[in-house]
Amino acid sequence: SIKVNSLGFRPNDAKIASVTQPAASTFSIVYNQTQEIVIEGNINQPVYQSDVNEKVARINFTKLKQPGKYYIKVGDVKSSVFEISEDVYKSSLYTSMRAMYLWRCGEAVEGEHNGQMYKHAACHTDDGYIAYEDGKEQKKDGVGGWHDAGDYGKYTVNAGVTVGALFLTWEHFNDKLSNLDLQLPSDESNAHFPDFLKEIKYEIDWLFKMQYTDGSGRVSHKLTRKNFSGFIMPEEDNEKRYFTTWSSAATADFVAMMAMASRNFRQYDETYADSCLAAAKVSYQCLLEHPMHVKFEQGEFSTGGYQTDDSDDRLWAASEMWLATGEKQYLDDFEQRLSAIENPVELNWDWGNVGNLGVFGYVLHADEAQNEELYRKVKEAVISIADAIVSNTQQDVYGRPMDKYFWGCNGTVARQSINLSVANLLKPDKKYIDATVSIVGHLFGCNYYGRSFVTGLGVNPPMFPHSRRSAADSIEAPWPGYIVGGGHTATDWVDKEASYSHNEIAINWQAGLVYLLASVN
Ligand code: 9MR
Ligand code: ZN
Repeated sequence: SIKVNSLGFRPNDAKIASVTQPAASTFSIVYNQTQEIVIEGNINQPVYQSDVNEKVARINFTKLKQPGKYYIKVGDVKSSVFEISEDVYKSSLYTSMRAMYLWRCGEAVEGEHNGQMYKHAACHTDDGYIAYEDGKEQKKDGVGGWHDAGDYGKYTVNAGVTVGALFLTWEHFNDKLSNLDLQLPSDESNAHFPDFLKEIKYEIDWLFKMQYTDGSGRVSHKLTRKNFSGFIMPEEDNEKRYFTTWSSAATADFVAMMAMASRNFRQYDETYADSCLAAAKVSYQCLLEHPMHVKFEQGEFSTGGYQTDDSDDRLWAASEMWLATGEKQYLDDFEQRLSAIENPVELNWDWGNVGNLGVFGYVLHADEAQNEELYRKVKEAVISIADAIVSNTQQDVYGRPMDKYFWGCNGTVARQSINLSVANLLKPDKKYIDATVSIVGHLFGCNYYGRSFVTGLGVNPPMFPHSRRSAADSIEAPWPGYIVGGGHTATDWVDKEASYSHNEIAINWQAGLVYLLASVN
């Protein structure tokens, strides 16, 4: 069969598709409207790739630039129809960022896709409670934010990599995003914010509530039920939810997010930006007072752990504090931490290793105050990791940027577009854009399954994500625009609701997708 990026290509993009076990030695590209053949070419010798146990040939039709709809034909086999146009990634960017809005907790949401209206009533308006050892409970406001994933919990650490990637999306591509209309409910208090930032602010408003109110700067690790709910709508999930104790990783991520918020929101709301920075400073002080890693207490909770070593989180916090204030103490903190790390840039990263976020901020803001040698070393590392990603996309028979598989690796695949863009900003080269398009292609059909990994978008998309809203509502198609986690090997992904480790949706993976699609728009 023929596997191709079902979202299509912009005219000047590299255009590569994959043919498994080709039945002929030539291919043609057919203009769908007239059935006219516009390109014919030879298929290269197929290459055997062991992880998929297949012989696959890649065909390159980059020279096709004329806008229109086409399909590829090899012998009698046809690919799905794809489009060439400057705008091919536009609606997917909208749908994937609108998906963040549809994840809102604490208020009713609704959004339309393919003629269907997806909606739920206000949920979790009783958030939340603090349980004390003596059995007493105290109510504390924790309403708002996004649900984490297919479950309805809210976790500070996972908010970290999500908000970090979304702010980077804004910082790198705001020229393309400032007019993005997410069809948000009207909200007078934020009327002057662009929609993209309004949506991030919804999470930041909630994050303030995760900070302890005693002035200590500690930040609760999560706010969830004690166990996961069944497949019910969020407004039916009425069991009590509790704040857990703090963790140093959550506190460091909070510092970084609040510092980013203060910087990016300042031009729209000075007072709010000041309160973000003030909150960040209090929690940064807490980190100084607690130099050792502090884990949260999972206790009776069986909801997500997101337990993670905090050194990468502290690195990111220092970097963002420096960017937000320009103060040397933060730069020193960052550079000291950085110089202690042998490989400062990660190829495959997610909520458990956010050091890249700190590194990217640092390296994109060249400044005299930085240590020249360290800066040079880090810049080289950013470029060499990006080059490794490029080379992976060229070697994999389905253009995948990474040769590992794990829980949620589709999110990492999407997030690697950040490594590529940062390298491209430091040392512009078309190969980074080609590799980014290859990632889009892989996630939207050019893969072992020949299917899109994003609900409601692209060819034969997932129909049974592990998503409580999608399972519990009466609409056949799942809530749209969500990337699913993916296989743990090259061939074991299943589109099954029960398989949370293969087919869940999650905010951290989604933010990678938003960055990816913004970068090609
Ligand atoms: O994304 C997380 C993955 O990296 C972990 O291996 C896995 C097991 O701890 O948890 C994943 O996160 C889940 C979280 O714990 C709870 N909400 C759903 C998340 C996505 O599956
Ligand atoms: Zn909710």
